[in-house]
Amino acid sequence: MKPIQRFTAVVLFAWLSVANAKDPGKYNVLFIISDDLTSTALSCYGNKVCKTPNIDKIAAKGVRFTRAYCQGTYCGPSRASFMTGYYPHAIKMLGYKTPRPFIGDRATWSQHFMNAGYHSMRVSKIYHMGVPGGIEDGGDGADDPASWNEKYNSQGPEWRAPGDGETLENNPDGKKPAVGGNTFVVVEADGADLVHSDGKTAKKAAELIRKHKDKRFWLGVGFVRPHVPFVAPRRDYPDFKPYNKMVLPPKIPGDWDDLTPAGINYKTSKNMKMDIRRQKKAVGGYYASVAFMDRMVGQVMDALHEAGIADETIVIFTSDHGYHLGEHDFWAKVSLLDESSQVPLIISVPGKKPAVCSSLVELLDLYPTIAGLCGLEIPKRLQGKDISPMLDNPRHTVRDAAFSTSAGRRGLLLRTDDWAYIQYGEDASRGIELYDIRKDPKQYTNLALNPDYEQTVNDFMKRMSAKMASQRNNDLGLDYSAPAPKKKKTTSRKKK
Ligand SMILES: [Ca+2]
Repeated sequence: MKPIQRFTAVVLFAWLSVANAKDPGKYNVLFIISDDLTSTALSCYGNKVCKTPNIDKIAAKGVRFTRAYCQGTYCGPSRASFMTGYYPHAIKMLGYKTPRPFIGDRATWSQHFMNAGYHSMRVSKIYHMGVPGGIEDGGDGADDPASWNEKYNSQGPEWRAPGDGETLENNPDGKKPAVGGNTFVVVEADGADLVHSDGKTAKKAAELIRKHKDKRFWLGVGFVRPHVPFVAPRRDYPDFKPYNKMVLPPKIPGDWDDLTPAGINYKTSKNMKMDIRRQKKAVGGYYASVAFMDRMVGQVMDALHEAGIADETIVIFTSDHGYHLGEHDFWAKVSLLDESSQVPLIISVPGKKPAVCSSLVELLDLYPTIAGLCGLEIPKRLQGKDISPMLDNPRHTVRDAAFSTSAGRRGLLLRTDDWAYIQYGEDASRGIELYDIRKDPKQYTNLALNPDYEQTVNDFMKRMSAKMASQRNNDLGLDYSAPAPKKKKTTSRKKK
């Protein structure tokens, strides 16, 4: 071979190898998920106090969904649902374990890509991990090993991070130090980003992007903030201090009077014994955690651009569920009101125009939608819908109601354009709520017991039982009959 021919052959071979390496699908997938993040805390969703320039940048290039709903208003079920492609009740995932025993050898979202030749990776929390406990330990949590070629955990000190910490919840006399567990604690932390789990997650994700830029990959990046404890480097706090300048949602006298006990969230200003000072600090601490997480999102996005593969990568930003920041004097998740059941969702596909889409979508739609966009087969068994037409036409719709479920309250939500219908218990025996979203977008007035709305409630009740039946009508072959009641223990439990 003449030198020029040899050169051409080498170049051609190199080009073919790269082309082959990237053959499995049209795009890489960068799936970034925050934990316990309400869309209302993001500046691209209208927050004027909490600035999230890096997430806003993804939104400016992508399609921002204003009515995306999670399928479970707490970590375990929500994550198991969108990763497997089934509703939580279909895979009996109402807790915090791995969904694998319920799906057999069916491929999860990332595994489906792996089977098509993608390199599948996760950094930190994609399936459920306990926060803060599981992050302090640095373990795998309720992970599904079959979903990944590579996986990394990001251990962090969480509430033990050195700095100024205060426990806000159940600490009226201020005597408790910063504590662990699922507790409202704010820590203004000393030191740099890399002290924390999310700092390590961003660094590892950037490293993986650089390392695997020449092949097709599915990379899940799970940030744990703003999940409690609200821990962030000191540099993320100045915008929110002094805390007393934080504005709380309006307090409506008698707001809980039309709710059954199941409708009153598990964390409230009252049962957490948080006075106004503590409530305002909770908002400021949450925002600082959001600001920190946003900076870490920026580091991952910088790595994607620097690697030169932004134009061949679909970027998704979302959260596992929303969060109350004092609306109705409710805090945290689990509630099925919009603040907790609605999630931020941005999908950015190279070459598509930026848009805002207010069609009802579910996180369950991600698996089929992204598979289709990448040119992979969409498994027929999946319970979500392909929402990709919305990326070209934001007025496109695929459903007239979004579904979500909550924990021990046995809550079920159907959210339509006009109504939010919530029932507690599959027979609705624990309570019903009905909100006229057009007239009452903040969901203050429960119309369920108003005789004028009896027909609407009855219609929704029928729709709900049809919805539950359709979720259980699937290929999984599971037994959905109610479990036999547990036998009463004959011996009394010994006190410790
Ligand atoms: Ca969560």
